Amino acid sequence: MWFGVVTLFPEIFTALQSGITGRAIEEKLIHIACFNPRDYTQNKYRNVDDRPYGGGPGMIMMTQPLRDAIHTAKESAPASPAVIYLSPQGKMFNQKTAEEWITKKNIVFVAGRYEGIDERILQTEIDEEWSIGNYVLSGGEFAALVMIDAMTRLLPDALGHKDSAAKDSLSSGLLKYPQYTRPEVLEGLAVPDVLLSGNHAAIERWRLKQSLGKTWLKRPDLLQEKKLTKDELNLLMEFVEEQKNGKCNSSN
Ligand code: 4G4
Repeated sequence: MWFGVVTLFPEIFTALQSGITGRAIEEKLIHIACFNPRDYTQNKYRNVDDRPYGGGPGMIMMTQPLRDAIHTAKESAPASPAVIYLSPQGKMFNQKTAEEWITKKNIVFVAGRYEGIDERILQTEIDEEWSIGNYVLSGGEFAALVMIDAMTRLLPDALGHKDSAAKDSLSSGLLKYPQYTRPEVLEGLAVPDVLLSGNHAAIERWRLKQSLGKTWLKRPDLLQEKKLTKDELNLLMEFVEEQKNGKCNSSN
């Protein structure tokens, strides 16, 4: 995938050079190109902000350097990109959005600073407005980072091991089952017996039951959206029963 980012702070995107996204860059699964409006200024002082018509506090991103940076980003894309503005007023980005967008191949993210951008740039340059949550950030950069990270780990070959994106929390619409590593007993708490049994079918069923149960306990809203099979409903009912019996049976 090719990501163009229009930003006054391209340094922020060096954060993607670590971990899974870093490896994805090295292996050319993703490419990130930043376009800084500051580099497109034509005024003596290289200003990138401007005063709002009508007055009031705060500044707006200056139109000319911003437009030129967006145009260059679009022209630099290998094929016509989707242009996305990060804003608290946008549609809510989620795991499903990430799954859909990895089919897009080319995306330009426009990260706003100050009080945002001129309405006419929204109308003429931006295809869609998206948000990562109901909170205000100093700029769109961290929202773009979040989206790029969420998409990258879904790309085939991005994770070292097959299957693990599919086993992630939320990709199934359920929360991840509880996970354990050494030691076998920690502060008197033992790893559930089934995980030491070597019975892979039993382990899979236990994990599915735990995923269903944890989702029911912590994120019941997710279960509303998901239609459960008869088998899954039975596992969830078993979990609920065990829960009532008072969290006592570690082999379940
Ligand atoms: C548009 C208007 C995204 C964009 C004003 C961007 C939160 C999100 C911005 C601003 C953002 C989000 C500078 C207030 C940039 N904040 N929730 N800030 N501000 O995805």
